[in-house]
Amino acid sequence: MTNEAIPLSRRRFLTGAAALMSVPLLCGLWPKSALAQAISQALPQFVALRQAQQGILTGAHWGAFEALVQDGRMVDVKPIQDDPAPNELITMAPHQVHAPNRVKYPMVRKSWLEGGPLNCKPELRGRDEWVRVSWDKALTLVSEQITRLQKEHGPQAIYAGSYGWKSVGMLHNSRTLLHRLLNLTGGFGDYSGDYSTGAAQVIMAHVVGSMEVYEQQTAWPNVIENSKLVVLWGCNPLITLKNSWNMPDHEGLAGFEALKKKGTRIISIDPIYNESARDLKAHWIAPRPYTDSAMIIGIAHTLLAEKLHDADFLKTYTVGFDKFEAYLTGKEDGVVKDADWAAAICGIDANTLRELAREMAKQRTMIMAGWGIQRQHRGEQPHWLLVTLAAMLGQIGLPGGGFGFSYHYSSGGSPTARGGILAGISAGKAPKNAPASIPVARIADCLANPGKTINFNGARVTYPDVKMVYVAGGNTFHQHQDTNNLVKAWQRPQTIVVNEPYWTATAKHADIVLPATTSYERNDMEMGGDYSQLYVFPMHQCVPPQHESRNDFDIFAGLAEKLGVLEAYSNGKNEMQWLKGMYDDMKAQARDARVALPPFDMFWASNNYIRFPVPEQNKQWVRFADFRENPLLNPLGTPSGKIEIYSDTVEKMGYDDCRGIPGWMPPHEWYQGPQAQKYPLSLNTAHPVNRLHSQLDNTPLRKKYAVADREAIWINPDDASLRGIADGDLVRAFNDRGQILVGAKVTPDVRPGVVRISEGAWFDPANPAEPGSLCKNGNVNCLTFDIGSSSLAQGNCGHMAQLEIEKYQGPALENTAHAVPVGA
Ligand SMILES: Nc1nc2c(c(=O)[nH]1)N[C@H]1C(S)=C(S)[C@@H](COP(=O)(O)OP(=O)(O)OC[C@H]3O[C@@H](n4cnc5c(=O)[nH]c(N)nc54)[C@H](O)[C@@H]3O)O[C@H]1N2
Ligand SMILES: Nc1nc2c(c(=O)[nH]1)N[C@H]1C(S)=C(S)[C@@H](COP(=O)(O)OP(=O)(O)OC[C@H]3O[C@@H](n4cnc5c(=O)[nH]c(N)nc54)[C@H](O)[C@@H]3O)O[C@H]1N2
Ligand SMILES: [Mo]
Repeated sequence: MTNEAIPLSRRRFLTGAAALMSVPLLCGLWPKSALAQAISQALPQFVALRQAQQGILTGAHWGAFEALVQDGRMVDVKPIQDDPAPNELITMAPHQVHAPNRVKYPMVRKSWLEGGPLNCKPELRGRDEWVRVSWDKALTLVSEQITRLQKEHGPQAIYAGSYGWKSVGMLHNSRTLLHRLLNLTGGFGDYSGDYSTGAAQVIMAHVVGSMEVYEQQTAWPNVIENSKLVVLWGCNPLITLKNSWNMPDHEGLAGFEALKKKGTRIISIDPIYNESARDLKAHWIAPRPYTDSAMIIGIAHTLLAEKLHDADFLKTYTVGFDKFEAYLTGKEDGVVKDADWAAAICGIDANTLRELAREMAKQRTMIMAGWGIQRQHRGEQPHWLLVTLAAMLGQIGLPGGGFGFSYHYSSGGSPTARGGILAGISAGKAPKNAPASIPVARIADCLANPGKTINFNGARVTYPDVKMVYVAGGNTFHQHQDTNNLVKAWQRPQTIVVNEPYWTATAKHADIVLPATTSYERNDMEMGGDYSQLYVFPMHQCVPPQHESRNDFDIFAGLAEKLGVLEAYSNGKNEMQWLKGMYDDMKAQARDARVALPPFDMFWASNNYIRFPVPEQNKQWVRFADFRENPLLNPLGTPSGKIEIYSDTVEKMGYDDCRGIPGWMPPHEWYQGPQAQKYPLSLNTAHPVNRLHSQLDNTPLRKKYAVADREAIWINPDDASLRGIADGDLVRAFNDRGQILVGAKVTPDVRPGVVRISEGAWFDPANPAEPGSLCKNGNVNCLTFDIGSSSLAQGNCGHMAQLEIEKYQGPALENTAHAVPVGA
């Protein structure tokens, strides 16, 4: 229900570009006291929010805050008083605005400017000089390519999937605006799925009838009251809940705090003793990475062998347990998959697995799984097996029991409020000849192999011949696996255009870079709480657009004008008219839900936010309770209407890498695989504590976690001493795909044989002319491999790779990840 893959209902509106900057920041139409009174009269059920206002109310993926501005510069921030767990990341907002590596002007790569798209020396991408051009020139160059490619090759030649976490805001949604423009000018190639849950969201639809990973979870108050055991399976919620797709309500963090206070037993299953396990005083069980499927199977076997499974639940609410049982007992293939079998794979002793099975069966247990375990080769299996395990426990649909796949993300389980929902700007309708979407993480394969056909969820997908790539609000050179392979594939298209506030590696590898504003340089609105829909936050413009940057909305309006579709793109509306339209629609919904809101002008001038009431019954909402109560009246969206432990649909696809029942399949690389001889260490690429992916890597917060001015690598003391590596040392981490420079953090918090490097360090090759050259900043995707999870989901495998490390002995190398390129 939240992530990029599932937009909220959309509306058609648009802003007149020219008018955008003419809006006064905060028009003082009403005195504050009168406003406060009017709002409390209009909204009697709300507490008085934000009495002491000091700054300008806005926000980000990291939270809502007030910005303090002096002499046109953002100088400080203050969290809103409602936030139960303010996030330190907001303190970086001033640095985001005033970062030294902002893209200041429209820039074109020298060889592209001189040779045009057909003679642009694409091999120089990432190391060419840059030439500053006027906005008019830049927009002309881009619009000419759109026109030419549409005429010569049709929409399949333009890939504008533009995956990414952009900034919050329902109007200035860079990706949607890009799509809106291109839908009006002939269409474009798009993607399906996402990097977050590529494998799980596809398989879950077959197993429980929805993507599940983005569904509302059993409400926190119900969990706190009823769960006796919480199992965090590959889950680091205290870190991943810091940021949300919309603005966070941080209710999930409050939920975990309450569990901690109550003393609820928590078990963390993770090769890393992660921050959440430490803070929540969880019992830590550290399996070998990528072996969770085997581990779950071993536990399931114990439940069966000791008759701890709920046969009635399985009979009433699931299909295919008989087949899974035959797999467990070895009737199917002669291999008994008991705890001993599992122990030899996952590295946890058999008795611990048996004890875990008994402990889960004897009390009300909630299994909360993160998504790292499915960002892997054969990543469809773990979540399918966890659903199967939960079905055997028979607690699905009971208070505080079952499984939850989104407690760690955007505050799944934060009770749903009653009010209205802001709909964002619409991408419009794709023309009929728009090409079929490609699975998002197949992008490099697609660029390199036009015309190649792959399997995908029962269908065949043929890659288009991409001549132009347009990215607005994403960072391909961060998000994608096997960066060195991407560098090569990225040389195939004729033209690459990137809208960006910063000189990221993706911008540096483009042909045309258009400077975009940050969200603090424009007016917008956003919901607070992805699952709760608890707040509506205004995002007031804090400072003017920096340098020559423009809002993405204006950039695309400029292109729309050149392409003759400005009226259709903008509907003749300016920024405030757009925002008012969105607000009024939301207000009408709220009225239908019997929640009165002040008129837009008053809301906007108040510099205040709206908090909707939460109905009492929503605080006790239990996922799957209706299904449990009456599976005939409330069937799941699967073909059988039940939980499909066996999926006939998947079976009939005939894939040998994803069968009709879940199971253990050794991944492409792991500690028992052939690569482990040369590359004995298993990689863990968790999401960063103090960043959102690559965002904020160029801020001073980096000092908190960088080691020797590089991304940190966590190494177990045994592995470190074996290689003569000490804490703080520079380390070269490498395999056949790439090599990166990282700083050693030697710690027993990581299982021996495993190293952790967070995703998101900006790619900074020591010699961009040399394939596979050392990345001086520690971009972990130089080491990962670019293969789909299976024929079913084609999800990315960013969370795995085998590698080796050594103490770095080479020459001193300056980290230039956050420097601006030559000519910029
Ligand atoms: N190895 C490995 N790889 C991974 C992962 C992993 O766990 N391991 N995780 C994956 C996951 S789950 C995800 S979601 C992806 C994330 O990948 P991305 O979403 O690409 O990562 P971000 O760093 O958030 O990139 C967003 C970019 O948008 C820019 N931006 C922000 N606001 C605006 C705006 O208003 N306009 C424009 N034009 N640009 C803007 C930012 O400066 C930034 O460069 O990474 C994936 N990659
Ligand atoms: N601070 C912060 N918060 C974020 C983000 C961010 O970049 N920074 N990104 C947001 C986004 S887009 C997403 S998709 C979510 C990501 O949410 P997740 O995908 O759940 O987060 P990860 O950190 O990738 O992985 C969670 C845990 O899984 C563990 N793990 C990894 N591999 C294995 C394994 O093989 N077995 C087991 N048992 N455990 C394993 C990791 O060690 C980690 O502790 O977070 C969101 N929240
Ligand atoms: Mo994600």
